[in-house]
Amino acid sequence: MPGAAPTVVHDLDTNTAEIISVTPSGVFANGSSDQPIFSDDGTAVLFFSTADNLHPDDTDRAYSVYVKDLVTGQIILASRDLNGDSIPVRIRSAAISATGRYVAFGTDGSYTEIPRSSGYQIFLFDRQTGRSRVLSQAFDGGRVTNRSWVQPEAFARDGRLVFEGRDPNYDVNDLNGTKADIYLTACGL
Ligand SMILES: [Ca+2]
Repeated sequence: MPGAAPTVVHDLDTNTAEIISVTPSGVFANGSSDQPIFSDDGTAVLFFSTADNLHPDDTDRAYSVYVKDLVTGQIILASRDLNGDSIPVRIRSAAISATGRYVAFGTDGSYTEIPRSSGYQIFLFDRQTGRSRVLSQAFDGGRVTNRSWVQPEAFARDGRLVFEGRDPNYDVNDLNGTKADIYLTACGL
């Protein structure tokens, strides 16, 4: 992922491409933007970026997850914690719901929320509240500490979501240790 690769939408009819990894005022990202995926309804694009100038709340160079609202032109910072603060560690994986309202994402192994603890965590960001909740919840209410991951097509159109987790504490009946298991949850539309 060399350089500051822009995120571009190409129009085959007019043979033009519209850059979308820019702020509403037209400021180009000062870091690489990559891995773009559409919401199923086509109203939003999720992408990763190391830029620190796409949103005033993200001031670090760690990979963050953004949503470009193709209707309003706004860029939404999705990798936020339970308090709505920008998560300052690398985001490893992400998916966007069919309507673009929700973003599920997996953090690197050093951040959950206050207090911090170790482990890859899965968060679910809700654009309507501007906050996230933790999906990587152990059966006893604690946090898991082994790797969890969402694939880009993790959301169904009806709001269900699947992800993988290697932590045996997701389920009290998980006896296969840290072998990855698949989990299903629902967040709505
Ligand atoms: Ca960042």
